[in-house]
Amino acid sequence: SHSDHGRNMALTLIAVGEGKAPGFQVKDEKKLRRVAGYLGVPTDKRTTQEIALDVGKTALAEFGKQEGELLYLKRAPQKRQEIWRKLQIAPRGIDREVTEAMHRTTMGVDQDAEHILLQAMRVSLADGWGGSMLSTDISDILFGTPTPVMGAFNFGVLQEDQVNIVIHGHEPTLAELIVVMANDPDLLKYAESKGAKGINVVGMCCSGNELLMRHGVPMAGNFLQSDLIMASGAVEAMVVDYQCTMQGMQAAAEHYHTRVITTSPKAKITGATHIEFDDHRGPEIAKLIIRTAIDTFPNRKKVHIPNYIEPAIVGFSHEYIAYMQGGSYRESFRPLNDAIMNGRIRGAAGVAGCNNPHTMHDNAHVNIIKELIKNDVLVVTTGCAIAGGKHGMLTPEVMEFAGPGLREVCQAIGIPPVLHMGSCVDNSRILTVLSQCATEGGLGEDISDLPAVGIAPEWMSEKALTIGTYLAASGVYTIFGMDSPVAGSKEVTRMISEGWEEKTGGKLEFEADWRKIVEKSLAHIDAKRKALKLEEYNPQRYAQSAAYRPADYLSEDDFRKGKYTLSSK
Ligand code: NFS
Repeated sequence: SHSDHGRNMALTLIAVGEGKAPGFQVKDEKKLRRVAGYLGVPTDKRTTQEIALDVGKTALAEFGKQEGELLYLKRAPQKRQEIWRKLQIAPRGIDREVTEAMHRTTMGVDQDAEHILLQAMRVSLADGWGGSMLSTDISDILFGTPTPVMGAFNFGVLQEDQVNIVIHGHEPTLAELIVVMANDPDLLKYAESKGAKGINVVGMCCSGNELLMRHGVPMAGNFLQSDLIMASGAVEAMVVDYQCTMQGMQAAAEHYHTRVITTSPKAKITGATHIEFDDHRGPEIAKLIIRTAIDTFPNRKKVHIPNYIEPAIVGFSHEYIAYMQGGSYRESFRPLNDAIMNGRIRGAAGVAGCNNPHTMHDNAHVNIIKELIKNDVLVVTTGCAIAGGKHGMLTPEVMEFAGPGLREVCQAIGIPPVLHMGSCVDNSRILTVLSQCATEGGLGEDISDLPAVGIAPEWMSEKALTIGTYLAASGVYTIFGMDSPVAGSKEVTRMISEGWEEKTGGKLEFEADWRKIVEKSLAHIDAKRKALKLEEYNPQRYAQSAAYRPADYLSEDDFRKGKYTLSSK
């Protein structure tokens, strides 16, 4: 799914290169040139458009490639690449690996669990280091590489007197155009003629993350809130492309005045309005969608917007993380590696993944993040794990509740202890950060040497499993909450844990209790520190930091109870 999304991004870039995508352009030329370098596309004496066309075509060719290796594998540490080659799991082409997996799992084909699981790793690597990484890169080229921006979370971002359009799904293309067109004077006038004071675009799930991190467009919520938000009676249009759209969405919308608008040629919902996106006619389609939302505004009945809103600092791309550690003159990962080596930062954790209706919404996400930062673990989040954002955890103020060493580093650099890195395809940014930490020096030579973990506490989607698998195949200890889909087999459970650890240095485990997830994460981080012969983690060493200033507005106890920031509009 993420790779197929990446394919669409490549097609849009090709259309831009051909001059056939009105409304779109190359926004980040520096990134275009860097990506051209990764893909072997010549840049000398060539126009932006020529390079864009070739980058798009080369990216697209990665999907249909039959032989060799994906070009982006070279972005992994050397040692990691060798492990993949030795295991024969270096992906050849993105589509080829998916097709082969479908073949091998057909009746009567591959009948050795360990062997099938190797192909599972190969497919997932194609997804992480191929489709997702290409998707992230092309999104940055077309819409800009994110840098920190102020955003806001939760239902309070809806506006009572405006036309509210919720952008839900995954692709940033149409979403970007809707944001631009919402400022069109004719459409604003049209909205006024229907009694609205403006047009308010808000995000949800991963499309929301894309808009949030590039423009600070407010984020109404994550996966489990996508039906609930319509009950506010204030959502004129729920615009969805594909993935993570609740199957009862249209049925729920029929109780309110909301129009569900599907936009992808790949996904329709019975009863919903289908306005298909085509990047050759982008602005026209974006306008039609906004018009449809405006026409719905007069049908409003009872409106109740829950009065919750939280500010957040978001948009930490891997480029910005390098930049913030030395500016453009000497950007690097040295300060971060040093902080981990001397124990100010104990380790790092990526908290990612979905919400799941089988568990209390956001509870595990929020508690795990709180406990990790308290224990000096730097946290990065993506996807619906931005749950922490709704609880005020993506603000620098939260550093007051971080452990003393982590707090010192955050104060020195001026960052929150929880860094928002974007949507789920942007887990590829985490792969890049891990590679850069591993090759910077001082923390071993490979991703599996790093004191780091990946966690998806409330996962539900197949996509999350793929992410967990490519993290494990890349050498990361990955812990999923909820239930294990392979719990029925002790042997397979062992294979993806100890078995994969022997092969790749990473492993995938399932643990339903969030407290145990924290315990296992810290134990793993400490074990990796020991293996690297780093100083033993000692929070007392940094507790005397002169910069430390206790929170004067909240007690730590309140923070632990989760009371600490929910504020009203
Ligand atoms: Ni990721 Fe995005 Fe959310 Fe889960 Fe779904 S929105 S791609 S799959 S539910 S984090």
